[in-house]
Amino acid sequence: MELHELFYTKPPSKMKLKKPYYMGFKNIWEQTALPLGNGSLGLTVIGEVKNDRLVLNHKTLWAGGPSPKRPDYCGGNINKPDKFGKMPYDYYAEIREEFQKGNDKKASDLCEKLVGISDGYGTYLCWGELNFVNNDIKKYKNYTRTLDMSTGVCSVSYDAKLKSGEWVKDTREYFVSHPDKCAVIRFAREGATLDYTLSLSTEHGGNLIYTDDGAIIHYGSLADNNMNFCMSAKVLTNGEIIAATDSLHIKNATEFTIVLSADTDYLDNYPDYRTGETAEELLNRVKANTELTSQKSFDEIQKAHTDDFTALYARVSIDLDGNAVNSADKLLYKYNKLAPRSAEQLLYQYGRYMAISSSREDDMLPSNLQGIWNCCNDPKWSSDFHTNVNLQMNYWPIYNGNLAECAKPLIRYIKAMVVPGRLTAEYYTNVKSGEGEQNGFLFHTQCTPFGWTCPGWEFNWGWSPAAVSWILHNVYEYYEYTLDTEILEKDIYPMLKETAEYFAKLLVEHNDRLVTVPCFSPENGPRTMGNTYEQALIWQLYDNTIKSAKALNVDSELCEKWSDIQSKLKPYEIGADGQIKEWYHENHLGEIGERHHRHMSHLLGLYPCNAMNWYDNPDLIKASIVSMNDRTDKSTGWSMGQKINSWARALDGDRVLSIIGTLFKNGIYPNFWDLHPPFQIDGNFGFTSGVNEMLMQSHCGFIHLLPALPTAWEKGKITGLIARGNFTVDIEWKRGRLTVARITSNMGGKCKLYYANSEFTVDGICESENHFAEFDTIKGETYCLNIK
Ligand code: FUC
Repeated sequence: MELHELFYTKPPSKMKLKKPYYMGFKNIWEQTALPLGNGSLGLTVIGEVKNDRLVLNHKTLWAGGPSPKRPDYCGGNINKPDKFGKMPYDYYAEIREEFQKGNDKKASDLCEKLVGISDGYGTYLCWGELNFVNNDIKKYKNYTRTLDMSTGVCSVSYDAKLKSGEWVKDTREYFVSHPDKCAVIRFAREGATLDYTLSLSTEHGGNLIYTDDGAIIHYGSLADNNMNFCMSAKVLTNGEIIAATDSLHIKNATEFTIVLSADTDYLDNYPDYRTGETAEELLNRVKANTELTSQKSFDEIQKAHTDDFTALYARVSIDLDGNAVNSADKLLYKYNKLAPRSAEQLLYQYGRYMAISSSREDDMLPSNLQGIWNCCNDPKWSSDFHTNVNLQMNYWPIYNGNLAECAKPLIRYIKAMVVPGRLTAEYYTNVKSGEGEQNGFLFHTQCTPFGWTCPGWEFNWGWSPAAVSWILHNVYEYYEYTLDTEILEKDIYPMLKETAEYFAKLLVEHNDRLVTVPCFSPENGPRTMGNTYEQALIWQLYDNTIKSAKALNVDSELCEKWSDIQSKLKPYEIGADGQIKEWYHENHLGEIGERHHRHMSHLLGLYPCNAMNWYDNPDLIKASIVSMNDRTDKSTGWSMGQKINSWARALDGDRVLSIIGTLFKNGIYPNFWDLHPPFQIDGNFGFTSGVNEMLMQSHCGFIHLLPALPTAWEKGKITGLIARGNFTVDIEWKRGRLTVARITSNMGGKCKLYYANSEFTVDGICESENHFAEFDTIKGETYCLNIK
């Protein structure tokens, strides 16, 4: 059956948790918090009975960036000559020269100059916590805490014995509405009245006001960068509200509802990154939203929210024959014994659920390393946008998981990086704007909302120009899945073209191929002239750019030039052990770099790109398998996600399921968040994407049905997946064999299907030959496949 609920029968303080990574609240939060969000505004529900803490986030609340304190802020770039009168691009030229002369050591040492500065990097912040202190409960029983992923509503209920001796039933509901742009929290009691003290705790100062009419207003500006922020909450109740200077006391009420709006004056606009609103204007805007929503009934707000949420969530349903009705922590701890299929179904939908909750079509920023959920002001890696795998992985399950509009914030963000990124291209590679053309833009491993485009402050993790090509692959896929030529023309193609032209200027000849210099395979190995990671991503960039130009029927001469460059990149080589080489001077496995490194940067052509595939070049798949075996099946959070997707592309479902088993054993917290550690959301998204790839693939120009079905997934059903070319795919299988496949054509065009285990017919339209069938489709029509 389909499963949509993560539920718990104990409050977090009574749950058995994994060995703490951090102690205290941060640990409890990481392992138990249940996330809610409307893309920008986030809540995490802990759900304690007596002293509860609800964590509040807003995606744009960031320290760092431009500030009166940092008048010279320039995205971390070194933009002035150093004491030797040299700019980073002078060193870049020297490095290239030294490498070309064969002075690898000197060139490699000089790479230390290709760094940025750290001042102004900043961090994603936690807004604060709403504290709910109960004043009348003595004990409780029948506790449940549930996240209903299908509606985006979290609820808590229990029977409580009051100090007065009577038993009552308490229920709470929490959700964050996208249509009404606010969080809504309702506490209700049957049998007596409620007694709560409510307050906000925050480390950001500002003004915090509680009023007798039930308002909590928090506004001010961040000390680091003067970003204005404002939260306006309104408590609506049938009881009494008494305001103190530091709290609201709610009593003699059988229910109260809090409507909460929050925002900042962040705008994704270089160079100020602010809306220009005064603090008062922001306050009025946020308050007006709370007032407007407060006039609606709870049921009305909730209905608008669930209609909006469900419209996205319900597009895909999955049933792996999971049927256990168990609490989520039990499903996790007894994964093998109890009901592995149930846990897998839930984790799958959780990825989609969190994508909808952390990345909505009108957001300015994409989801970060923790989506939008963060309980502290010093999250690991600043909870930033990491582009040497993490931000990409956040968007892996979006398109085939039928959530294309959730990728719009990513496209918008990358577009906003173009203008500051051109400065980095200029300061570091000396590629200046020519007449009527743009010079190309660069950003590297870590990015922030404030046009942080420099390399990091250490070369070994910081330098990664190919990160641009990689994230542009996610951006390009929006077109591949939707066939939306308007966005392709307006947003996607200009970025691809500029980058293709930029790399055309950077590439140099080395041996018999074109390479970028210097190169570094994410966080592993030496600095070199070219490596598989960079060559493969640049190859993919040209592939995507040429396909886009052809779809738009433009730039045919450039396409010829780009094809020529592409053919000289030659990304993949097979080494002496039959592996895909990560570095071109690698002979045997393990002789260079860290052998079991979590990054598998040389295998991106297998997944998420498409250059290595079983259809066109099975020898490269065999070599990828050698490399993957060498990396082993164990790693941390997101790396497990990469393994799942990559093994699915290698068409080995049983191996994928065994990796999933290891993931459940070591890599998932009781709240089903994926742990790196700490909690990092990319691993969750990687898992969901991996399941999509196990059940349907479309990267080779056809729809491959059940490409990597594990033997243990004997029976199941998935509906609503999207294949490239914009086809909706529904599939069912029994005893490991396809029984039903329905393909709905959303844009018309040719459809090519492949099913390895049997020949088939398509609705009397055509018969498969060698397991392939190709036919013309009409937009809006559904085609059924019959197995012979
Ligand atoms: C990459 C990884 C790290 C971590 C960081 C956020 O650099 O190598 O493991 O996930 O991103």
